[in-house]
Amino acid sequence: MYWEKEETLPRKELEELQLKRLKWVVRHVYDNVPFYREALKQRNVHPDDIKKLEDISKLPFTTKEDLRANYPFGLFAVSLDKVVRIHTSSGTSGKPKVVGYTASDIERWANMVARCLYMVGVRKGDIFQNISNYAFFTGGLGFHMGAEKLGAVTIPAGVGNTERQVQCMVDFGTTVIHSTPSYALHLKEVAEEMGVIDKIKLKMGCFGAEPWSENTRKRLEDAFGIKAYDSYGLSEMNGPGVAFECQEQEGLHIWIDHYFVEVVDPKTGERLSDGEKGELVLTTLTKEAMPLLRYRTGDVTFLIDDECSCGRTHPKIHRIIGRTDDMIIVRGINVFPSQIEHVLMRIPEVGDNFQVVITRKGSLDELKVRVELKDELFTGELSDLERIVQKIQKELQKELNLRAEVELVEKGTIERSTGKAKRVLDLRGEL
Ligand code: DLL
Repeated sequence: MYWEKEETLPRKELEELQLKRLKWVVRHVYDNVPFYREALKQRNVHPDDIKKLEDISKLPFTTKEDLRANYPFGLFAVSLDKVVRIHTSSGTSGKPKVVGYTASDIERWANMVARCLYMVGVRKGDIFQNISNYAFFTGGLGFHMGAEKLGAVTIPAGVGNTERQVQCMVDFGTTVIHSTPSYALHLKEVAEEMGVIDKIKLKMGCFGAEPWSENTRKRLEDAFGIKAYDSYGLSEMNGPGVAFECQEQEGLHIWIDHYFVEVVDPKTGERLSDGEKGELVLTTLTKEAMPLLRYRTGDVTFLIDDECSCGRTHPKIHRIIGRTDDMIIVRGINVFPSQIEHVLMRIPEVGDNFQVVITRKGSLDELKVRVELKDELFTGELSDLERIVQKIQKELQKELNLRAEVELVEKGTIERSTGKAKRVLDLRGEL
């Protein structure tokens, strides 16, 4: 039923385990990472002050800037002869974030990913095509190790050459794929063009590394005849495997035996209650090489802590709503790209690709949404096009409280990406 016994531990036992591990990690960083020793001293906190789980609020936050300031190895808590792997993740600016792993970090990470895959029903004998970048990105090797550990037939497909990916799915009888949701939509498009979508035997897909909406899920599930599961993680917390949907598809179980989870008000840092939307803050409880205290992920979500019928006792997070830094403010109104995706993907005439362009005319922000139309719905009649534009505009206005210009473009116009899609083009600074 379960991959590891920790998945169903009674909550009280989980919390005891968390406290033991929290004490360990605070001691570990205090003894071995000058940055943390200094930060703890500044707040007058000593490892012995951690006596109960609530004491976590005494600890300082860690930010992406702290990672960059300590580039490359300044936050490592072990010497390099104990580090067996390095991954990096590049943000929008500056130096990449570097993360290190000991051999046992790698072992735990592989088990966490295996735990997630097992949860959605991947088993020995499944053919797992890992359509993910295998270089610095954690999605490639992370999923690879997890799938292999579980005993699935693992194909290190990497990214790109979409026709070959599709052919491989057909020829090998792939039953499970992992990719970003935006690339999966592209795979679907190419499989349709090749006329082989019916020859694909997929049972499920694991999609993540970027935000996606419930309506995109529906499109993927319908096109491939699969169940599509949301997979969340970040390099700073090992990579994928931090939180994952179970077969109920009602939120992502977040593994609290390895991560202490808080949701805070992004402005004040105050802890929020279950159900309240805020920034996800994670503390690693088991990482040896690069432990992080109260890491500000920048991801916006809320906690769902009800009993799940799958039997797992770990709480869930709602699918990521957006990032504290991808919120666009247009004419004073907060807009998350995920809201736009949510609206577009439920309109049948709209294709799978879109782009948001923000410009400034004089002192006014302009929001333009470029939308690809579905081929089969493109009649070429001007009045039809006008009707679709108005429909999209109306739906966007309802969701965003904002007027958006809508530009219809032909299928294939918007650039496809093999990894994380870049949906927003903010040109306000450049004009
Ligand atoms: O994206 C790790 C990963 C690989 C996750 C494969 C899932 C599958 P980074 O490149 O460090 O690591 O990017 C992490 O991506 O803070 C989120 O903003 C975003 N992200 C990841 N998963 C999801 C998701 C990997 N399911 C950053 N939904 C995170 C929304 C996601 N956003």
